[in-house]
Amino acid sequence: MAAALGDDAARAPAGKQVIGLIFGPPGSGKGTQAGRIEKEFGMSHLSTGEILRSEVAHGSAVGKEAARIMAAGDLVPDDLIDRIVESLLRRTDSSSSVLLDGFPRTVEQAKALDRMLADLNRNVDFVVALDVPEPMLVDRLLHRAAVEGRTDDTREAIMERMHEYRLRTAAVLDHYRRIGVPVAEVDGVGAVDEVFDRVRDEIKRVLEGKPQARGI
Ligand code: B4P
Repeated sequence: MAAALGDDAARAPAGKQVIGLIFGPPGSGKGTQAGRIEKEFGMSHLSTGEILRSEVAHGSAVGKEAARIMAAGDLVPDDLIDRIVESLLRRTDSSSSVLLDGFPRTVEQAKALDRMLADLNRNVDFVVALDVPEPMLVDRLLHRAAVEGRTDDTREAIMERMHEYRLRTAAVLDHYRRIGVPVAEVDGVGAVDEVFDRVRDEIKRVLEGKPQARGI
């Protein structure tokens, strides 16, 4: 994980490293695009889904609490996830740009993140929101189930995750729009590289301070 934006990438304002969010419904490609953003812009990638899966795999107390909730397609409690993210952000070098993936997933988490970042003299600089129609999301996740066998990729858990997204997560975008954070909505349909071209253009636009094609 590089500490600063790469030479070929757009740069953050002088002396300031950025905090970005990759946002979208389950299966929209957050993790997939985050890997590419991490490389292109030299950001530290922090995925709450990956952290939780690692806790489950290690059988930790957090993992034991999260395993059943995740397998059912529900969201783990805000206070648990907030504590994990806060401790990781505190350990992150303030000169690092950070890409949060899968967090925040509720307005309460978004407000907790605002408080954590204010304590660290930082703030969310941009949100990239991937837009993919629900039937395609379900197909992608069922395909992943066949390939990877993730416990939360059963049809029942997928439908519950979609429900939770509509009920609790979608409103997070309005929170950021309300407080004036640039929100770029990106069409997440197409080959992974095509989607990344759109994502990269939007992030560069934000970092260069130009108006966005969609969003804001
Ligand atoms: P996540 O790990 O965030 O799971 P996700 O939403 O399915 O991931 P993502 O959208 O990143 O999908 P991916 O790129 O892999 O969370 C899992 C669970 O953890 C949650 O349900 C919840 O229980 C818990 N959790 C995590 N964070 C939490 C929080 N903050 N609060 C509470 N609970 C939390 O892509 C999906 C599939 O599509 C892959 O197979 C990929 O190969 C494919 N794909 C990607 N891009 C594609 C493209 N362009 N075309 C075709 N296929 C594509």
